[in-house]
Amino acid sequence: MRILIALAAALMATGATTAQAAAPAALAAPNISVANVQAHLNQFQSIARANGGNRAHGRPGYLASVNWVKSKLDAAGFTTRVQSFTYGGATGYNLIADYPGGDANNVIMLGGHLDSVTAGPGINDNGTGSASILEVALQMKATNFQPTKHVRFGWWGAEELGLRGSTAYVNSLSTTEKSRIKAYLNFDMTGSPNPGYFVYNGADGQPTGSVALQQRLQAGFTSLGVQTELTNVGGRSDHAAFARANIPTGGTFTGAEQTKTSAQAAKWGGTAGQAFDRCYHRSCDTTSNINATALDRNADVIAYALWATAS
Ligand code: DPN
Ligand code: ZN
Repeated sequence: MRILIALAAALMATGATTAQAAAPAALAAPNISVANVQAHLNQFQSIARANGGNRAHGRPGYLASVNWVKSKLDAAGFTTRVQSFTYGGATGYNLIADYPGGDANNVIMLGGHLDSVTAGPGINDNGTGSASILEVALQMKATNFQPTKHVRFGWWGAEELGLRGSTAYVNSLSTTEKSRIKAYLNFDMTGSPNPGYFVYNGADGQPTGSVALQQRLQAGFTSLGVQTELTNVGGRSDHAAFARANIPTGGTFTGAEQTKTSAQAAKWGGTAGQAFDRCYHRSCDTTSNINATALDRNADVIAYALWATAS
């Protein structure tokens, strides 16, 4: 008995040592539970159902979404702040959450838009990015991650009306505050039902796309055995507000209204000749409009990239 315990202890010690020695810092990132991310999506769906079917700017489902995400972060010890702005005669809100600690002069930000269009509940666009960064934030606390850099999250309002919230946030920062943000990673639509695996092209002519961030996100997918393509997202999501302020940006995307080609279907599975998201901006963008594998892989890549960038 004693020998067995000693042997087991020795094996465990050897295994642990080997694993620690072999694993680069980034691989210490937790495996994000897709069930937890899906539970957050169910909350967004319930919030929309209770508020006229959407979570759009200026509608009650939007502020309810902000308050719900904020309550989860507050309970996990984040420092949260709701920033108001006005657009189209309605008050909009950004939720900003800071993880305690890290070098305040080296800030890594992750964000996504929390608003939907008025047509539907916006579960893929962009419950997915919002829920995934929320779960990654909660896992920072759960795993007692102590990054060298300071980590901040943003959930943006009124993206669907022209990147209004993210632009208001960036415009509210002083030159010094902007210069402290060393990277902004954006997650908008990460669970499309007929998914592609796209990484924002760091060299697409945006002022500050970052090839380094692009390559880090690609490395995350490679570690999962998933092939990626680069995409030129241009000004279509909130990273653009940061890029305009010369902050290095990156992100992932599983596709919207565009059609999957047969080459893409051969590579990723799914249906050629069909949109990545047939419910894009429609009432059918519900919890049924999600590919759980794509959602899971993207959430894991978000954690991988955060751990690699902020460690
Ligand atoms: N941000 C979404 C929109 O403009 O409706 C969709 C989108 C996300 C498009 C990422 C391109 C890239
Ligand atoms: Zn959209």
